[in-house]
Amino acid sequence: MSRRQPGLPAPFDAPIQVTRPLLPSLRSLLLRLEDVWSSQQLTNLGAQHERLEAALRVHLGVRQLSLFSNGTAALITAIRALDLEGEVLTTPFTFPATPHALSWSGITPVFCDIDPVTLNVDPAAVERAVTGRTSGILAVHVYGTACDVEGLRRLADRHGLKIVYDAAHAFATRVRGAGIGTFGDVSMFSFHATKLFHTAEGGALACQDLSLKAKIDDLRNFGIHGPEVVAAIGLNGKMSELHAALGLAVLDGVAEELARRRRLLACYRERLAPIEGIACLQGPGVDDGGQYCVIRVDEAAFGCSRDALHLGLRAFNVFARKYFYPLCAEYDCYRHLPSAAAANLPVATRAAREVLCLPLYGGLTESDVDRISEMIAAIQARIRGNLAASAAE
Ligand code: T4K
Repeated sequence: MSRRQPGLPAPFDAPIQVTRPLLPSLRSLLLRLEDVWSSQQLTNLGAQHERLEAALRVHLGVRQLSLFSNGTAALITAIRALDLEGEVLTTPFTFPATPHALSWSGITPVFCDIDPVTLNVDPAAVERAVTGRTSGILAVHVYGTACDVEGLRRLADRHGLKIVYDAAHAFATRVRGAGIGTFGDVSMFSFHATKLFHTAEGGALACQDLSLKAKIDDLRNFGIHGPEVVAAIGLNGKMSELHAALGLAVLDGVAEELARRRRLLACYRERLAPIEGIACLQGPGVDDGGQYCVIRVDEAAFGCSRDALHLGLRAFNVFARKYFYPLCAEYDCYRHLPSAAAANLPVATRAAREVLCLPLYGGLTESDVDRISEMIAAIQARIRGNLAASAAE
């Protein structure tokens, strides 16, 4: 860890990570685990699983919900349940799991550029990429900001396409009061430890249609439909009783965690507003979703690049993250695709070089946010001072 330098804020004594999981009291978890122990049912849709599924259905405001062992297995199952094939239109500005779920299903991801404000896939770019091989759209509510769900629905209807939403970041997002999981044909939620609501590892699929849920549930359980019937080529995507018990305990604290994160987000916005070249991402979902605190660094106005700021913060023991750099289209496994060319993705290419996720979790204090904001201002002042000194030489 670096030592304090004259004129600069003191580094944090312990590393400040981009997030910390919401941890319920061990006692509240143990009480639920006692039930699991006495039932002797550790997995395969036991009482904790059924309770969590029902509680989340209400919490998310969706008609049907199926829990999964993780978000990626859920996404792969959604793709299979909707019989997607050929090409699927998607965003390059996401975590690798999004395009990988398509590739694992033998589908070619076709990358489309994003909207410069929401950073979600741009319906106009999606429409331009439709071909005779296109079977669907896999859109991401990135950082919890809702996609243009109406624009995407209209174009999907025009071309007879299915829509899967990757709502990994969007647990708390609502659109005009409606749960984010009510849009599209299927929505996937991730309950990884880094998410606002989590089950350590876990995920879910939401849909509106009972027969689709029945298909999803069969696929999640090896394709087993009945005692002697295997109806489809499924996988094992079930959530265990231990994970479900943790989820029930975490769910009790989510509202308070979200309220804290919203206060911290407001605090960041206020403290960062005077810093030239730093803009907090805002939009439906991202200001109130509480998943990430995302800033964009305009290199010319701020005085140094996002990468230099990222490194500068590390020297203060602050570990911000460059979600989502590099773009998925830049990975070795995707760069050969025609849609991966930088010329096809100018908005996404620029965004991936400018975004930075600052620490955000309920355990941070407003004074931590003050300090991180002061550090950003100090990094800018130091760079401007160096530039002025070298200009004077
Ligand atoms: N789609 C999208 C759009 C996604 O963002 C993701 C996952 C998925 C699909 C797939 O869903 P899952 O299959 O994961 O359910 C993390 C998460 O592993 C990943 O779930 C998440 N997105 C992604 C955005 O972030 P990393 O590689 O950044 O994780 P890691 O281990 O570096 O953790 C970040 C920080 O969080 C650490 O610096 C410290 C803190 N942390 C992390 C863990 C795991 C803790 O304090 N405790 C913990 O237990 O990917």
